[in-house]
Amino acid sequence: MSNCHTCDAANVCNSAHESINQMYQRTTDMGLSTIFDRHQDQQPQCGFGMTGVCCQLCSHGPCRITPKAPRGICGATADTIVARNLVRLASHGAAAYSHHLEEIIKTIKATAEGKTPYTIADENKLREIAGVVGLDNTKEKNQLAIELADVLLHEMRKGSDEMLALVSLFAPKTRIETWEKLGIVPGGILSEVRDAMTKSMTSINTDPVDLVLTSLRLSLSTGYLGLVATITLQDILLGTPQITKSEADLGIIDTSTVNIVAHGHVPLVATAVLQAAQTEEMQQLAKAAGATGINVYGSMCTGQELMQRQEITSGGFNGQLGNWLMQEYYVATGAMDLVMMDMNCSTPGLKTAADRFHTKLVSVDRVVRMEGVIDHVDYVPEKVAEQAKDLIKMAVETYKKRGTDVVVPTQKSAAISGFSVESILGALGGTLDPLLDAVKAGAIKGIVAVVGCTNTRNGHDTQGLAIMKELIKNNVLVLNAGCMSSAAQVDGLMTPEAAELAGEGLQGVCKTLGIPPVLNFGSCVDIGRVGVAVTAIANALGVDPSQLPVAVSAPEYLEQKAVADGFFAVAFGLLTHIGPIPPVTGSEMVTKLLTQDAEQLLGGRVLVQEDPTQAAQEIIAHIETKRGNLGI
Ligand code: XCC
Repeated sequence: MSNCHTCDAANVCNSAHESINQMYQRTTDMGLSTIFDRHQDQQPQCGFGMTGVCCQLCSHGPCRITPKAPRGICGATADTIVARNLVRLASHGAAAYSHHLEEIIKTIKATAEGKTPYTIADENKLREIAGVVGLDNTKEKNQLAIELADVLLHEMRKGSDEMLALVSLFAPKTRIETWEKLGIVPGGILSEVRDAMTKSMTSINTDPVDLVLTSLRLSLSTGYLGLVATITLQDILLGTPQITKSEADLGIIDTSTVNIVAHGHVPLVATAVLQAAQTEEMQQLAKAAGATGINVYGSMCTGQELMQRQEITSGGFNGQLGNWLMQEYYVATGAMDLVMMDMNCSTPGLKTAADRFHTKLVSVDRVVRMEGVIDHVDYVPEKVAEQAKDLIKMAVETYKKRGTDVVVPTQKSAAISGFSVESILGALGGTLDPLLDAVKAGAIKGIVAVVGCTNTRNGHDTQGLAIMKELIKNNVLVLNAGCMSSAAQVDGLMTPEAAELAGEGLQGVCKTLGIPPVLNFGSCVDIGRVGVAVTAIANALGVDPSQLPVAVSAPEYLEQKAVADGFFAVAFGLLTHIGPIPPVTGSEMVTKLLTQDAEQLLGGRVLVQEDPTQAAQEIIAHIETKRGNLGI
């Protein structure tokens, strides 16, 4: 148990952020149990689960592997059980990503038919991608958007024996050769999920090697559909990210307005609410209730999606509250009126916090439900303009019930967002050369994507921030996506001034270009944007991604989408640091396969290291080796 660095009391809150430590103190004082307390209540956690050697698939189980009982009742070994549990985790992640993609596809089609409040925001990207997938890209834009959406729907629904066109069109050729040798060139995501779930049923596929290959294959389908296709369509629909300025942390909360939180991953309802909030009709409604206006706040990945496409506007988007561990604490300010929960990462504990205040929780996606939450406004593209108004009306009614016990921390940081291959090219005058020259000259030693979730197990953002700071200090440019983006924003790392924390070389580049040393690539689905950037760099240098001085770190990974992301990064040929220790250590064979043998097979491997400074040093050593091999 550590002492809180804000109040100095011994407590179980281990957040890196002062605002959260303050709010934790407040929830403790009011006797409200929150996530750090529940983490403590769960200690000690089960060692069998931690190491992946508990099997609960059939009614013989649970079987747990011990020296006395080295096999499950069916005869399964620790290797089989660990590998099978892993495929099931990756399948969950893949399925959730496919839901996101399908929602976007449906929305593009409805938009092209003129039935939604959205427009085709990036026609150039639409024409470019349509051309690459073989469509006649001179057609009328709405017709073309429908055809592109249909192509991607077809890709999603392909059999697992049909190679994804997206892989053959967008993946580096050297990667495809590697994947072909291993038999992991994927087909459609729905078929791949079906195959993975079928294989991981009791006694269908008990070969740990084949099960790990299945996870890799599934994750490649996830990468090209759930990530790359999703961000591509989102850019076409909502606009490709451009450099924007905004703010993050709980200090952005304005107590004079009706406050709505956009929380989740699929930014469709949030975008419609933002549009509706700016209408005179809705503003008047808020003012009639005594508020000065309406503010929409970003939370987690939906917030990142909003942030990378717009600046703070009065009566509109008011910045990013933070990542998923912050949800109970912004509710505990007493100032949030409505939380719109789209898919995923709305924790059941949020309801307990909301019930202590006036906050209304509303699920806005047909797959999202929470015990005790009775308000559902399930997203329908054709109805979302009306749904957005309904949500604002609900928020205004809830605002009227807001109590006087409101405490808002003062901390907030400026944050620059909106980095993507396109916006970087724009900033660099249409070529990646200035960036690549800085890498070749050694001013930038390498690039590391510090991505994914945050976790109570190894600190709320403490590990992630420690790794980021150690990397930039050593002249490694950091890219963020997912909850790690919020970590960096709240900590002020996404400002040009943060260049002061970087080594001399990186500092010089940041100052010349006016960029932070930590670049925000967006939400977790934007890990696909990192993949696109790595592909662009590899192509520009004429090498395979595995040869680049590039790595990935998910220092506080949490859930199943992150498992699929991790496999995608390894399959992409990248060193992939993972923390906390994933549930694989119960199998020496699977552990060795992922942390050692994978390098020979794929060029990438998993690095497990819980000490953040040590992890950063091992990543830097890897980067140095890659630089040496390239002769730079
Ligand atoms: Fe959830 Fe994206 Fe993970 Fe954060 S990063 S804990 S998924 S919100 Ni994707």
